[in-house]
Amino acid sequence: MIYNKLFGRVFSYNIALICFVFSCSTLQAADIQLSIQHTMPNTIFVLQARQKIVVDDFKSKTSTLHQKGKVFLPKLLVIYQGDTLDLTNDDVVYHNVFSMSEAKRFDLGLYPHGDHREVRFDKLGLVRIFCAIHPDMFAQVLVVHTPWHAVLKEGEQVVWKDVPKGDYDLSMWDTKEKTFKVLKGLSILEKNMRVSL
Ligand SMILES: [Cu+2]
Repeated sequence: MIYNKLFGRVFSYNIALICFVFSCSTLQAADIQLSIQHTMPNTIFVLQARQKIVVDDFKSKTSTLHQKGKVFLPKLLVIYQGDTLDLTNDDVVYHNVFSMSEAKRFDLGLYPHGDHREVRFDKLGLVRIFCAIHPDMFAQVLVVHTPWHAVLKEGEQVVWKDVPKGDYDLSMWDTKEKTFKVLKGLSILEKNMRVSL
């Protein structure tokens, strides 16, 4: 009788453990929602894996950097290494977009309204972009080594989809120090995870 009770308890523990291990081992990827509740200006956030992960499925993307009203829109961008930027002139005046940054040097020359140029970013780092005609025009592009990134401010959110299981650091870009500051570690154990800052 005692043996049966003991056996039953051990058996049920084993079942629970097997279910736990099974559910963990079958979780391959998760969706992570990051929402910003603190008062903060546009800030770059990244989710960086602590271990090597395979992200071959992520094809390089093209983001657009507009020139409109003699300003760059948006003024702050984050892109994945290998992504392309489409620089579109939406103004009636000519622009001459260029960068002297170590991570990417280019000079697109003069181009008119409706025209655009493409620049691919293969090197990690901060790229400061200007216009040779209009000295007040300025934008910054941060090239990062992770497909899970976003520029967010208070009240905004992002959902990073299909993040492979593993251990990650959620970091923000410190514009003054020009470096990433780790905010918290994340171990992916559930299909849907929510993080509020
Ligand atoms: Cu210009």
